[in-house]
Amino acid sequence: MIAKRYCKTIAAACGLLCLGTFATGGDRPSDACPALRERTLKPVALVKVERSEGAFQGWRASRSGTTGSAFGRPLVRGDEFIFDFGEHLVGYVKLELGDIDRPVDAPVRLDLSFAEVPSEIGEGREGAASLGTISPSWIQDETVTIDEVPSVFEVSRRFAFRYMRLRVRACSNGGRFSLRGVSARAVSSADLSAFRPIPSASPEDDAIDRVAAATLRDSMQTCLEDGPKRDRRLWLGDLRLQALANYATFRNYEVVRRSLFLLAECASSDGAPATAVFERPTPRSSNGRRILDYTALFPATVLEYMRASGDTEAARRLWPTAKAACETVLSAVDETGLVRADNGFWNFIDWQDGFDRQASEQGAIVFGLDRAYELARALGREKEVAHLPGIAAKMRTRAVEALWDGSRGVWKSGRDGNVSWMSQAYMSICGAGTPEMRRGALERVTDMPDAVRPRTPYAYHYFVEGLWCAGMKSEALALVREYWGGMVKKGADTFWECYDPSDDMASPYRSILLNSYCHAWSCTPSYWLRRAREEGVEKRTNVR
Ligand code: RAM
Repeated sequence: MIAKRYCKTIAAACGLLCLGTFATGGDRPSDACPALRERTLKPVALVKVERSEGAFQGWRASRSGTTGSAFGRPLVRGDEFIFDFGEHLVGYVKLELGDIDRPVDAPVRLDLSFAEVPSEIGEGREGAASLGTISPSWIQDETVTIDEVPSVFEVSRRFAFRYMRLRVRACSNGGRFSLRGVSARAVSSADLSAFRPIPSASPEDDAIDRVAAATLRDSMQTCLEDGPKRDRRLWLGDLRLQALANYATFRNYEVVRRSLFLLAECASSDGAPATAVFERPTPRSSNGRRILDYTALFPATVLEYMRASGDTEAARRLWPTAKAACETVLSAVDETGLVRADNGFWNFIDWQDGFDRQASEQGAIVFGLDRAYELARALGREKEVAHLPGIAAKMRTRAVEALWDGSRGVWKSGRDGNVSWMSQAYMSICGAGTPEMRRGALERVTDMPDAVRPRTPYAYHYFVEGLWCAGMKSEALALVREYWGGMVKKGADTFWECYDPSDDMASPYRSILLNSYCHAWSCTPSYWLRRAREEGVEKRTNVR
């Protein structure tokens, strides 16, 4: 397969760019590149995109005709169609052009705009995007010029979309051309035949599961990408969640293995994994400041991979990187066992504003140290990290001393005692305090109007995980149904990067045009729904 050869080439060049354990010569583990599988999809209808009050972000796409009505008729400057492919896809568009009566005597220039959701067509693209905090070049616009007609032209850039608007920008005055066909070559490393729906699931659960699996499918390429529209790169935090959903659905271990090795091969000089990697043109770490909480997740991600796949050999090779991740995150912890406010890392946790991350980071690090020790034991390397259980225990004790707010019965964070859902979640995940404290804090925080709520499906995943660890599995399942089910009700084909049920216009980048609407870290309902089924959690309860 082409993809295999390509990966070999980029891996060979990686020696110049990557540091750490895998820095020197020879074949790299990331050479083993998953094959991309292809599907051919055709648009199912022509649509118009109009303002609609009740619709997600105020825009609705409604059917305006059959695709056939766009084909075979003479086209002139200004003609335009919006093709609806009926589902989200990632791939390459093919345009079949023909002549009418006489040869076409000038190039055909077309403006193509791709959209995952209707608002990307409806909103004025340039204006809204210029207000954003990241580059408008993420907006999926392309102008193509086709010299030869009749011909079949494949647009070389890969796009993530359901809708494609095609506008004739310029063409011959004399010769007339027509469209004869439009199709897309969709690509993914997921084997769709491996997917099994959840037996006798309710229609609502089944819909959530299918949208989650489509999100994973389309972000599963030659590595695990975060968003196939944006950022089109491998992020450690997204990878852990994709891997969990993948073990429950497509079970493609090769793509997880390669992604883990890409992060390890692009390690920093201290040996800890990169937290984000550009796969192309050659693998390299993409972000200046590493994410503290993502780094802490690396040992857990390796352990989970080893358990799911049985690939102990890869875990052995990744062990030095996992061990280095522990040392790196510990550099953010002071001598008393508390995460330092000014630790120099990017403290991520969520794209929410105005919340303090100290308690969440504390929890993420303790969780990471525990999983690292578990991994070490499974590999017979526990002597190398004999100090970790003691440090984790000290950090848990310190959390109770410094972060427990006894009067309010919740975990607080930072100098001002900030209270957020995420602090409660991570304290539960790391097992600080007593079971009653953890459970009570989770119950109370959802009733506190001032407590900072999560903003992204990534953070909601960890809130669900926090509930699960506290034994509140029915509540966790109810939240999965309510939050992700809310996106399904608003028409999601794939789950979004950012979803605030009370604000459709929420964007971490101050422009909804820059949001990604098929985002890796949103795919975990496929994991939770199956886990709930396995563990017999079926009660339907509501979380506010
Ligand atoms: C954004 C992407 C990505 C995430 C980082 C922290 O750039 O959404 O998924 O991992 O932020």
